[in-house]
Amino acid sequence: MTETEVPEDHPRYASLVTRHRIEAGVETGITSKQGLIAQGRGEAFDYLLGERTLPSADRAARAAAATLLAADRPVVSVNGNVAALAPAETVNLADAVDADLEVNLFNHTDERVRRIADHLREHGADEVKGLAGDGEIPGLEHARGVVDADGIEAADVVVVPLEDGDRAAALDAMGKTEIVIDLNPGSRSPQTADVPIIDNLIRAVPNIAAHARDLAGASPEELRAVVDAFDADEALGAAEAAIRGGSFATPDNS
Ligand code: PTJ
Repeated sequence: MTETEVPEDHPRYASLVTRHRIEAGVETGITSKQGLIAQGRGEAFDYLLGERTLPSADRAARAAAATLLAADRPVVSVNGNVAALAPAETVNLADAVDADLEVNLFNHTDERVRRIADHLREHGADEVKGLAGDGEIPGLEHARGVVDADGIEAADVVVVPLEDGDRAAALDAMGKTEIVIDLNPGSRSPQTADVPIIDNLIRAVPNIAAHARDLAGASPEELRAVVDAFDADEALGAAEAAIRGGSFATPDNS
């Protein structure tokens, strides 16, 4: 069954389409095989969250949008899972907040960076960074620390969906404001983030863009008020409580 053949009335439609996208990403050399494992881990948390955006995650998405709109040099970091799951939505988010897109991989190969950049361009991106590799995140071994000097290295705000904990900590040590999207509130990366969004990136990325378009006319003071009203610890705690108190009967259990 391909993505287009998944019946829309199937109770697990969204989950099946997501799996097809990740599978296709591996087949076309965009997603790493480890990306399949990461997806499975994410699905388990999403299942316990009821496959919905919590009110706390929605507030986080709005704070993320305000943070990005107020930034001088925002960058959206893209890895193999993000590129496979939400390429058009990621390009749309970068457009909504006037951010650069940069391919930044945990399992770095130049070939995969190129393929992901091409994939993003096919989904509407003009410029995609990550190919120069002339900058670094200090404190990481070479391949994992490679970034563009005029991209992530120079950024003030970075969106890092599915970041690994070491890199999230290293970006934090560089003084970056980090917006992390991750379904596991216990992961080190959301715990390091200024704005942790505990949600499926498939829902979170378009949600941040929608909030950004809504906040587009806001003054710097109004943006600051949205950011200041957000409490990262409260968002992490609400997600953990939802997961621990989640029902195995929801969503559809098939
Ligand atoms: O493309 P690369 O080489 O950069 O590799 C990317 C992966 C994701 C394979 C790499 O960064 C990795 O191994 O990540 P981890 O350490 O397995 O962490 C993945 C985290 O993302 C876990 O906490 C999952 O719960 C979470 N996750 C998985 N799928 C989603 C997700 N969070 C939000 N939305 C998802 N769809």
